Amino acid sequence: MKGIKFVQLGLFFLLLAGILAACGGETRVIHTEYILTPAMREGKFVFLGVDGEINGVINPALNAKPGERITVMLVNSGEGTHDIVFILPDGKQVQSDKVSKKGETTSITFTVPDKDVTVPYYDSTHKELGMKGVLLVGAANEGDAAAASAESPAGLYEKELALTAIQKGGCTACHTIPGATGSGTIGPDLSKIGQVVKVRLEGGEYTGKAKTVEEYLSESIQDPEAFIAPDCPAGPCDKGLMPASLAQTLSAEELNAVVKYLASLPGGETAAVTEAGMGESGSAAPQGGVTLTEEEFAWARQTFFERCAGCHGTLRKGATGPALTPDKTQPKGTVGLAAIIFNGTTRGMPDWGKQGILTQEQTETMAKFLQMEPPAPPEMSLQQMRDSWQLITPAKERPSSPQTQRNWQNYFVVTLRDAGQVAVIDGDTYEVVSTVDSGYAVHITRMSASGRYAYVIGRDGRLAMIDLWMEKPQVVARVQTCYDARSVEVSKYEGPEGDFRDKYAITGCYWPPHFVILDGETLEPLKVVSSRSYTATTGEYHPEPRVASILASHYKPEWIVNVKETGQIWLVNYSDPLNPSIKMINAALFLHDGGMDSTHRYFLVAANQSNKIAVVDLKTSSLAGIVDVGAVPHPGRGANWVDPEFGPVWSTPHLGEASIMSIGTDPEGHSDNAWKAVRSVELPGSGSLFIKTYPASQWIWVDMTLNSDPVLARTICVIAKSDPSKVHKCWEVGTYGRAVHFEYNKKGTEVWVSLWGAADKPGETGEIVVYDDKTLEEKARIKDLITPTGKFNVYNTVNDIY
Ligand code: DHE
Repeated sequence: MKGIKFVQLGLFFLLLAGILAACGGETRVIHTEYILTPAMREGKFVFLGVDGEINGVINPALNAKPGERITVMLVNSGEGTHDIVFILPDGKQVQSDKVSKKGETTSITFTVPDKDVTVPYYDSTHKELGMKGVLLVGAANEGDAAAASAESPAGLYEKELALTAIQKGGCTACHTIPGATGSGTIGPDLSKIGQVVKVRLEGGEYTGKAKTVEEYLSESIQDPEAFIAPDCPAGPCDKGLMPASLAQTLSAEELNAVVKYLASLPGGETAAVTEAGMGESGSAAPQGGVTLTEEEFAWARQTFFERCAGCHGTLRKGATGPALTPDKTQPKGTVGLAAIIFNGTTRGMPDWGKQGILTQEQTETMAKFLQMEPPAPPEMSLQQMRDSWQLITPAKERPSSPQTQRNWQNYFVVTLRDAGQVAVIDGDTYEVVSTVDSGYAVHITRMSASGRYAYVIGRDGRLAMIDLWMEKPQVVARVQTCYDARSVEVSKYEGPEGDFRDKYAITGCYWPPHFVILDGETLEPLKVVSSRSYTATTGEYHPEPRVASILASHYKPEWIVNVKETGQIWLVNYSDPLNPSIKMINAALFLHDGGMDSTHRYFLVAANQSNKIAVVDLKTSSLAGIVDVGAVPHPGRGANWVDPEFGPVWSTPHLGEASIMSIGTDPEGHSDNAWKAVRSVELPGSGSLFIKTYPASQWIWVDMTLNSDPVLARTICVIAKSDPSKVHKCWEVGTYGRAVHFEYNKKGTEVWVSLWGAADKPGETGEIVVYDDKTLEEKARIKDLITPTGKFNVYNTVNDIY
């Protein structure tokens, strides 16, 4: 693993250089990352593209813009020792380290030439065997790429290789071998040869040197006279019948694959490639028929639910992440899928292997699980929710005025993600006032309209209600409204239609797909409404449209409920909560997170995989616009500020590209810009989750939490509102972990940033770094918190200030 560390260190410095360049005004941004893995095609080694548009493509033509920096990662699939070399036009070589172990990765980052040119790449030891392709820079001739690909044969994994080698060796002229065309009757039928040999080795009739099934088969090919098989169709086989020349006809890899395949019979043929799937399309072959033990399946199911379902959906129909149904996953195959799971992607897929969260074996188990039909989890009834409900301190036993002398409206409720807790931190003194158990992997907190109660939702759908007026804030009620949730909100309306402050709460669930209205003082579940319905675009039925963000309108007694997979924004009127009326607004697919404009009249929500922002006018209860933005917008609640050129805007960063996009939000004063993308600011990297500002602040803060480079992942940047054409300054928040999410204090003078560490690494579990918003100087560190992520200031959350 020494090589890997070296490569990562190299990458570190290259990226650091990239950041420094960006911060100094020169922007050399890594835009493109390719993943390649070695594979076999008709006995030849090739590079196989993994993920994105090169997925499954043999020796893919890579593309880059002139002068762009690209990263190419090579993941060893376990077939020998490999590297990758690029030959630049000036004759210079860019060469990666070598990888030899299965799953080992290496990557190189370099600046491509500043002109249209074709750059060849190859594996330094397997070039002649077929591992070569081209990088097309700018408008370089694509014919070169086609020619390069044409040289390479169709690609195969191990079983495909075995079947092709069997064909090449002409084995079926004499034998019957499952999966291979032809059915000879001169030699033994090899349909169950693995099992037959096992019995033969145990039975004592065998006289050769082999100890294992594979050794026996290898010997029978390379030295057929060592033991004469007794089971030719007409009796014992004749001496000299089996040609000894096969070992010369096939390469070592082919022989090895044939032996392994034969040893797997019977049974192994079910995982073999179908004839239809072989070779022609040039994409990786289907891996249907993969199997897992019950234990592996249970592990994969649970791990998928905990780590993957949030982005890909419980039924794997895709949303923030792509669909992972077998029709999509089987063509990628176990190696391709495992490589993506291990290494992540530039579009925001975490690198579970590189982070040390999943081992290589576990990524393969998960890769196999993904090729199977997704199992559906159970439903949950209102009665089941009621059964889980605990009213710990009834309302009349709670304080009637704040018991604490602290400035409780400046409390921050901080998610301690992996501890399943939240910390209530005094924003004036930075003291942890209380640490409270909540749900598993707490996701967000919202405050009641008075600010007195904090409602904390975990991914497991458990909701905890904390009374912030107590001397030491404590949980006063709990309930579970689903198995998988992300959102909670409260009723905030006060006006001609009534005073609904602190009256109701609502939870939004991923599974089962529904929302639940609860009593705001007790958490008693009152009403459950399914979100299963038909898509806003093509009117197709969706079995799992998850409830993503929910916001309370200040204009009407309404919640804005964003239904992700159907792309509908539901305005749910809660004035009669047992019989809520719902106005369904068709927007765009994959609605996720969002917030209000500075006037609170408009709500802007990211339709993340559609690369759009939908805007709803909460006064007229209608769609105000749909705006095209960059790849996978992820605003959190967004940031409202006044652009010197375009007037009031709301901004979002992106997971999938290195930029912030601003949208005009002032149809009255700046009608030309309203609901249009007016400005894009380049960032040093993609993978942003959150952005934040405060009305009086001169800065806009942004993170790059999910960037695959660890340095960028812990780097934050600020943009000056007075000069928003570029990033003003970027810096690392710490030496470990990921920087994530911002929150201002009540006065708007400080910004709190989380450094999200690892729960099992003492000293690096995580902390909050407090910055002076005026000077950008660090003011304090609140240390030794367990994986802090979101932070919610009472005053700012109640008043939707961002
Ligand atoms: Fe979140 C908000 C869903 C991953 C931290 N996240 C939200 C919201 C949704 C959501 C729907 C909006 C809630 C609202 O406003 O009502 N988040 C999801 C996912 O589906 C996703 C992508 C994958 C998953 O499996 O959950 C996901 N989220 C994450 C993380 O990995 C983060 C960084 C840490 C964690 O908790 O796991 C994370 N999400 C947050 C935070 C907010 C949030 C801090 C609230 C931001 C705000 O300022 O309001």
